[in-house]
Amino acid sequence: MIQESVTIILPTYKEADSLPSLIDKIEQIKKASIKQLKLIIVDDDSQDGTIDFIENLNKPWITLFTRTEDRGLSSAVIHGLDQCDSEFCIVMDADGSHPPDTIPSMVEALQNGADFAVGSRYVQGGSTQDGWGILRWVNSKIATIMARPFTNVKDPMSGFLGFRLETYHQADELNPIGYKIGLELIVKCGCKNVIEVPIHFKTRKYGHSKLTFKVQWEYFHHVLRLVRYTHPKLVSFCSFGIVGLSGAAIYVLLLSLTTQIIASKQLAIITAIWLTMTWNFYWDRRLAFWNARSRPLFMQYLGFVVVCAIPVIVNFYLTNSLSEENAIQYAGLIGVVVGSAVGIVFNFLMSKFFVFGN
Ligand SMILES: Nc1nc2c(ncn2[C@@H]2O[C@H](COP(=O)(O)OP(=O)(O)OP(=O)(O)O)[C@@H](O)[C@H]2O)c(=O)[nH]1
Ligand SMILES: [Mg+2]
Repeated sequence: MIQESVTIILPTYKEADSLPSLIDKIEQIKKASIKQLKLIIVDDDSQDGTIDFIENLNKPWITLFTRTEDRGLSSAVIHGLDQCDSEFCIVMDADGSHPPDTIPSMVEALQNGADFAVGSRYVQGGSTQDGWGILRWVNSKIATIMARPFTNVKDPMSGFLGFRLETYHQADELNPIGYKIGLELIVKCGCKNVIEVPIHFKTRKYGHSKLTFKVQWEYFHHVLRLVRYTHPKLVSFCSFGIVGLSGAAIYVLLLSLTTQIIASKQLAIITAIWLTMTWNFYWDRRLAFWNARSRPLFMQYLGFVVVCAIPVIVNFYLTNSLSEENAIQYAGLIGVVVGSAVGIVFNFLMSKFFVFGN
């Protein structure tokens, strides 16, 4: 018998049909192995009978929160965790995919020193019910590979999680926009010792999946945000480099246009340079210096133009002189590449500290 208190957080959206048998199974665990077991259900106003069902059960160890303002799986989990006062927290899906009888093993793993426990389909002894289409499988694999830079966990997409409440309280600025909160918690709570407990993942019997394309797109964004969190300098510099490369391509394209529209070659080059600089400013501000919002936009733009002076002069000089004998695009390519190479580190540092004040 586990002596410590455990709270299960159950995010639900239109899961009324799955709840009765799940709550039965959880109650058996409460009787057999975890006396101090509580259940927090966070429902996003499903309007499918969930409220009536829970109220009629009238079980003091079950609390239902019905949210009407927010929606979303991760924020529902965080809402539940914020109400939790037990030593251990378990998060699981309400659709019957996750076997509740694994919960005692997860808690024991935490008692034995693990920081975090994951109910896992992909470790020895774990499995997935047949009937997953190829698309679903590919999807899950891609999502898992994307999580690889952050954790070696074999099933980082699992929604079946266990951890101490104090571990949750160590979390640094959680961003509950993502769909799968597990990866976010492992990274932001600084969990090193993650144990995977094998589970058999069942296909849901009732209701339908909320794993839409939008949700997967959000996951992609979530992973990008996490890389920014774990490697901010590297991401900033790499993004700056990639924006620089895109700027070179844009510049060559623009030169073909401006030299056809504008009679003066010098003016055509200056126009192309100015438009390219604006392109780089826009994307650097979004991708390389995402936090830099302390100075007014116009001042940032002016600062960026000043900082670009050296590469711009080199670029202008080379494009102008080389185009005497070569095609303008070819001259432009050399100009922009040499100009950027001369200025990349200087520009990056000046942009970082003076322009965007990051
Ligand atoms: N409160 C709340 N719960 C949600 C929301 N979206 C999903 N859930 C719940 O989160 C859990 C996981 O969602 P699922 O739709 O089962 O996602 P999945 O497990 O990746 O997909 P399937 O295996 O196809 O079911 C379920 O218990 C859902 O009811 C939401 O917006 N708000
Ligand atoms: Mg599910």
